[in-house]
Amino acid sequence: PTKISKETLPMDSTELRQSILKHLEFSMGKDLVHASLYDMRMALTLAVRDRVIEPWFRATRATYAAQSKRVYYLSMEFLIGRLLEDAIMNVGLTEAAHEAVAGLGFDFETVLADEPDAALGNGGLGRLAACFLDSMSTLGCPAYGYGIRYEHGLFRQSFAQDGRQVETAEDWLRQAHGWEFERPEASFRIGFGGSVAENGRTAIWTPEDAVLAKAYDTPIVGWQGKWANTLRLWGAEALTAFDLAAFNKGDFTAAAAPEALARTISRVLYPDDTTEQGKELRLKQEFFFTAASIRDILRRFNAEHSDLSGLPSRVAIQMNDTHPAIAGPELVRALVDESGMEFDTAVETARACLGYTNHTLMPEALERWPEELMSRVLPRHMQIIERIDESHAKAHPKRNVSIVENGEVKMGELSFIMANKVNGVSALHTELVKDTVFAELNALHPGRIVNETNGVTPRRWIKGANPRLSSLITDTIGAGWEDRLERLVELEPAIADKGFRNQFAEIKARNKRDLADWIERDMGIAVNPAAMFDVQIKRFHEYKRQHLNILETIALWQEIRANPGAGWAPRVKIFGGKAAPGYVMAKEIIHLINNVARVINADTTTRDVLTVVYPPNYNVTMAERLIPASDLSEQISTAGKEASGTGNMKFSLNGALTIGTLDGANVEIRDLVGPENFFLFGMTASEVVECRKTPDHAARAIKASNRLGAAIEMIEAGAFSNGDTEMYHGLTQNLRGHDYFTVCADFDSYWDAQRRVDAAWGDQDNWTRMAAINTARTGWFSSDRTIQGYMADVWKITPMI
Ligand code: 26V
Repeated sequence: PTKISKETLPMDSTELRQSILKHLEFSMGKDLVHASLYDMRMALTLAVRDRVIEPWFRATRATYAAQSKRVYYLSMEFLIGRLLEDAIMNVGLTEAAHEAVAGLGFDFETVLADEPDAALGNGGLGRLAACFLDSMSTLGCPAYGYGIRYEHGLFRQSFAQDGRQVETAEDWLRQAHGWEFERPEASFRIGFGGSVAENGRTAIWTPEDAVLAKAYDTPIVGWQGKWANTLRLWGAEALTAFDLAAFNKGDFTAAAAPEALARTISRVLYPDDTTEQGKELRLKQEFFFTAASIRDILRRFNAEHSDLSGLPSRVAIQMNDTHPAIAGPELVRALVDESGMEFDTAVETARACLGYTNHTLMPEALERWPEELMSRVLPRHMQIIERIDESHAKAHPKRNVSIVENGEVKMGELSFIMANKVNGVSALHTELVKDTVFAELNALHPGRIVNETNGVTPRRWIKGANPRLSSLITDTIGAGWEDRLERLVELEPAIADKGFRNQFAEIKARNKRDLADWIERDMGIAVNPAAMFDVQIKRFHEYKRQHLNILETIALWQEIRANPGAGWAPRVKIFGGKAAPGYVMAKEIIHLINNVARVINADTTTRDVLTVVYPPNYNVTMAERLIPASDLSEQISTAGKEASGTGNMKFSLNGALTIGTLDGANVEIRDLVGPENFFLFGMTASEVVECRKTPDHAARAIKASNRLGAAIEMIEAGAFSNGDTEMYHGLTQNLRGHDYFTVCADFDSYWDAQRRVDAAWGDQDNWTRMAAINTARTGWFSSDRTIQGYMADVWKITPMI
């Protein structure tokens, strides 16, 4: 334990102050009197970064000396958010930094808030990768994260057009990125297209185009600075930066063209996590970062070892969904074409290195690439894929599973066949993976599919986001729970104590007042901090059913108006989240929520008991603000559709109760907190499947529910669209007709559960008791536990600390 004692604190803060001043002068070229907020933030960043270097080098040297196996976590997305506060916390400098910065005349919180979010991801998959980086460093698991250094992260969202989502480019790299180290020496040439000359067993691929992949490293320090790993992101550049001949002829645009073209590969994060876009650029992005990573991995291995057959004992490559699925064929290509390994041996060797995590069962999100495109962009890889397919078919002649089918390459099947372990991300999801998408492959390869239920880092999501709750935890069970989160169960005896419950309630109340102040400042909406804060924050998807929530809101509003004196539990409904720019239905739902908010918030007769707020541009930083101030967590997806969810875990840990379906990790949350501390509703996954067999399930549900019918009719009558009866036609018609996500069939059950929530809210002390039980019993959802699972079951790596 390296808890800073009060005596050593001033020393450290003086030292840090000196270091900040040094960086202000020599790195930023500024005098303190002229330093801007940006200068101060950068100087602090660099001073803290200096402290991370020592554990970083130490970890690298220790791994090298022990010739340890390393994990390579390949992910198209890393949704990190801000880094500074987290790093300060991990190296134990929170008090010192606060003091040093204040002493230099700046407000610490303002300096932290100046850092842009690193939004290199869309949602759950990218945020999970970020939590994993934190846990791998905390556990001393030698690891590299590999991804793309997007110039533009996830788009910024505003509601500038009458409540419709408007997207603008995000620009986090406009300012210097204080954490990264550019590594020009770690550059690889990545080719595309061209031709293949077969040469006996091997082949020579001559690409037509090529770009340079250049490494940028960010150190990721773990809890208490004991270990640090590297996040290596690849940026694309042209091989020849500039066409001087064109420039000299006066054609300045043409002169810059090669550079512009090459850079498009790492220019922007695909903002779509709903549908596989048949986009050549995306395939190139995937190959670009995967091939650069594989080459880097082999270079590191070859520098230490001479026999490639030993690769699997030193290298574990994890494919975060199918986006890096080309890792299999690329590794085989390198082993066969560049090192002369026998094809079958190469496939075996590659498989022994590779793991694949599946994050979704949604058919439209399972990647498939046209064979024509794959052959054109990656001709040698297409040959290898076909050979893998043939030898798999030969080995299992009775079965009918193939990678290439109907002119498409199925990346899920490719990943499965090339991985030694395939995992789902929650208990339910893993069973569905076994029974549905990969049923045949599971029968051929029993034991290959394993479950690794997701988790979240308690450093960012409790310690950093909820300092008040963290202090109470430490006061109650002592220090050291941050990396032993299962210790939260020690809180349980204290919950019987009224004094503890009052403190717990007071912390929630203060977090809520802070949030209410922010909502007032940011959006000009006054909300009652004593009301229940009912929060749904996540990407917008029909399966996540934000429209179920807003329909219930409309019905509730009507009921309150009809029955004003019924003693309603006051609620603030809070929404947050972005929709993929091309996802019309999701954007219609966003628009509807904003319009419902406008109308309901203007109703002075219900003002005291119902408010709807939807702050734009939800991101990691906003989540850190909202979750600690939440009373009720909305986890209301159609059962069988949410692979896991990780927001659900953050809410429970921070003492919010869940209203939710039996979907994803909700199932495991409910098992842990107990059914009496969880508001369950809705059909199970198999009941949903049954329900869909009745073609008019939605119409029947509407007929059976006056409230639901009235809510839909209000929308259709133009109550939220200034009388325009056509505006939400697409949405309401879908609900009345197909309603694939069974919003209507689950509505009454949801309504009833919400009324149980109201009743429970009436007994505030008991609510607090249930909330505290949620915190005490969900320590299992630490991503440290998840990573320990991967290390034991998938990677076969033992921790270094
Ligand atoms: C698909 C695509 C398709 C092409 C365009 C870009 C893109 C980006 C992402 C995806 C797949 C997204 C899948 C995903 O985020 N799944 C979520 O993973 C979380 C972590 O395991 C899990 O908690 C959520 O339930 C699951 O929806």
